[in-house]
Amino acid sequence: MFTRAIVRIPGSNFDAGLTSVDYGAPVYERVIEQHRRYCEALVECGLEVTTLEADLRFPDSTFVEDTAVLTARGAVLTRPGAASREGEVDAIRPAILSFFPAPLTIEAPGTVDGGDICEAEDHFFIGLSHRTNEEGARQLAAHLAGFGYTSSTIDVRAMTTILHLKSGISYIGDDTLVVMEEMAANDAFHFFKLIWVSEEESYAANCVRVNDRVLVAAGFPKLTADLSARGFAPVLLEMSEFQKMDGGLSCLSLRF
Ligand code: CIR
Repeated sequence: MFTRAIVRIPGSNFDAGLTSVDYGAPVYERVIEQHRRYCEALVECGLEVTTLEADLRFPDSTFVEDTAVLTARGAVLTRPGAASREGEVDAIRPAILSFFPAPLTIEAPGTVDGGDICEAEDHFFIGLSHRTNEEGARQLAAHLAGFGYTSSTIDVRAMTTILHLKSGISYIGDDTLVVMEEMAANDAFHFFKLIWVSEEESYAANCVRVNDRVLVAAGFPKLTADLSARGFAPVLLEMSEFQKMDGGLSCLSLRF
């Protein structure tokens, strides 16, 4: 069960952030409206939401998930792999300290983006990506082991269609992983029930279990139907403007 979330309002320069896709520029009015609805959904799922002001120094800073790994047993502040995002950790530190007084850290040359970290009960999958490097993964695995969690790495560096591990998989509780087709054969996922996401719906593989509900991007009817058929309760959220900047649902909040 989560009780809280931290989010950050997107800045008016949100369109100056990093992106690898070519879906056009985000429309700020829609960004704000989609973000507002996302926050409202977190509240509907029972969370108390801490909302941070927009930070124009960092156009990608609404993607707060990348700055920390928050667990029931302790927190780790990350060291994001994109140079333009490094300062986001200092910016969010005070908010995290108010809930986790002594977070651990990732030190250079290690880099970790929270989007690469997938918690599945007491095990963490750590994605090796173009943002999370081997040294960062090693430091994080050691911190997690200290908290009593196991972890393993999944290398997604050769997958050109995803930015982070969690762009392609999500753990939604009840021993169930939502997995994009391209990754579903990975032996690492053997122990889980899998919900496959077809190639044309792969953006929706990034979904988020929040208490009794699963937040899912709107516009992906097959995955939504599969979730419902398996007894999950999807909440559909418009994500078009965040998708234009390579962002998924999970990256818009830190949940704990
Ligand atoms: C970036 O490239 O860093 C941002 N434009 C998107 C980050 C998305 N974060 C995530 O999926 N966890």
